[in-house]
Amino acid sequence: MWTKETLQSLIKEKMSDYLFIVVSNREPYIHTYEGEETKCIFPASGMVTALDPVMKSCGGVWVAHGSGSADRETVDEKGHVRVPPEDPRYTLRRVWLSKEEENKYYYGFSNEGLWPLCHIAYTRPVFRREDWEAYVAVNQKFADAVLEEIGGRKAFVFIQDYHLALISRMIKEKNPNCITAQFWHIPWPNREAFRVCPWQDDILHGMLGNDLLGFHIQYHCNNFLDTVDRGIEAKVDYERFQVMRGGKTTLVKAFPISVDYSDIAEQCGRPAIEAETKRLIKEYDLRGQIVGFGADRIDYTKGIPDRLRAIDIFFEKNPQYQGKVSFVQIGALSRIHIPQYKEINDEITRMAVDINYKYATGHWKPVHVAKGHFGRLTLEAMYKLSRFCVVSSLHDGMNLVSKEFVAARTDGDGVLILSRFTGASRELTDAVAVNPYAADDFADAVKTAIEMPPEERQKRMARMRETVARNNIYRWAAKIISELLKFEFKEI
Ligand code: GDG
Repeated sequence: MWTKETLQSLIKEKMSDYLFIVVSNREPYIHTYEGEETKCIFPASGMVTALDPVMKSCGGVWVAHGSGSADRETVDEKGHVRVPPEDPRYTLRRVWLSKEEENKYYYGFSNEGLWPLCHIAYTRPVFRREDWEAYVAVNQKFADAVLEEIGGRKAFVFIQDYHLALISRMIKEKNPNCITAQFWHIPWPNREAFRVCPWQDDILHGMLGNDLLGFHIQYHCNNFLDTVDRGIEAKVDYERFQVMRGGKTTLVKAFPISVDYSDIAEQCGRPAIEAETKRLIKEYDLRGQIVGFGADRIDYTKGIPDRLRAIDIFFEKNPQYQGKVSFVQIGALSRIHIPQYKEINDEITRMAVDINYKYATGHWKPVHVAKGHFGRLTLEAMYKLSRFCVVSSLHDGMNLVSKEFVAARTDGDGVLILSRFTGASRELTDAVAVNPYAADDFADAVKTAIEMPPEERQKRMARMRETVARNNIYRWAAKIISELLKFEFKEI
């Protein structure tokens, strides 16, 4: 069983003379102004949720875009700030982007291009040459910041996600001796889908600068190998899951990401959770109710309208539950400058209003939608007080909300309704599996979850808790680091 401590000793024993650098677009701590005061927030991001505990254990430097309004005020002249602010454990190096760079590289190429390209959610990707040019330039900016941090030291560089597909190659051009790994947090589509990207060759060439490439599940690895095999000049070794291109080998492997199970379990035992539970019950009028819960970034891949549709059908088909079941959806606003994100946000509000208009009586409201950025305490209290949690992504690399719900259920109760199209559904086989597109079946699954006998709920939850406890975030990091240690570091 991997724990924070065993990961720390692996790092101490094997990596002490290496600098460990994580690089991502999103920063783990964002400083913003709230009136005169500065506030530090932890963003709603699966990647940050997963990597922050690892960095707290390893130390090192995290290079990321400084996106908060007060970020510049809180760093030194090198763009450094020690984080977490209340108990500093590692260094955050902020990279500054202009509004135009952010619009074209982040909102444009990354999120209107690559994000819909990699998710099968029937949203058409948009590719603009100017966005691509900004993407290349910003990748170079991140690569330069990483090179500056490395200086002349031995380094492992751990690159996160689709925003930075080109940087391993850029880093190695200047410093061929550092070891780089990249984890792709979203699905990799099949080659038919990927080939519509006008810069597919450049992206594949960039990614193959890495020594190691990680995806959540084997299926995404296979799709990647197939895309390379058919798309560019390279030798794909399906036995060893390697790609050889221009004398360089890249190992492609699945590492299912997870959460800090023991930390969540510990946090959920705090007395503050009880007080927060009481507050939430009062705020949403949940006394005596069977509560269902969903928490997501508001994104068209998360299937939030599909889940509301299922709740609507459930009440229509099962009027005996009207007045007895309440569904609470919390949603963190995300990428709101992109038209599809504005639309999905409005659609969710409209649907909630319609469902409530249809069924609400007296004090009872079937659906509560709360948008905004919620603290961890609120999320954990909601996980604990709910009878069932709904994760209905149309497509999701892994999905950490499902694993957080399981980790939070220290009482061993609760039912997870989980989309078959998440990476998590491969591990959490005791969830009630749904196809979010099949609205009637989905509504039946809500009924199944509500009517599941307590012994059955506990049996399923116990098995899921065992899985998440074992396959925790420290195991994920340890597997990647152990793989990285196999690559020989050549002295400059
Ligand atoms: C990508 C992939 C993959 C949500 N609302 C609030 C809040 N959250 C937190 C949740 C969870 C995280 O955000 C969301 O994680 P997911 O995994 O569900 O989704 P993505 O952000 O899309 O992440 C995904 C992940 O990367 C990791 O590899 O699993 O497939 O798409 O931790 O709790 N957190 C706070 N306030 C909120 O209002 N603080």
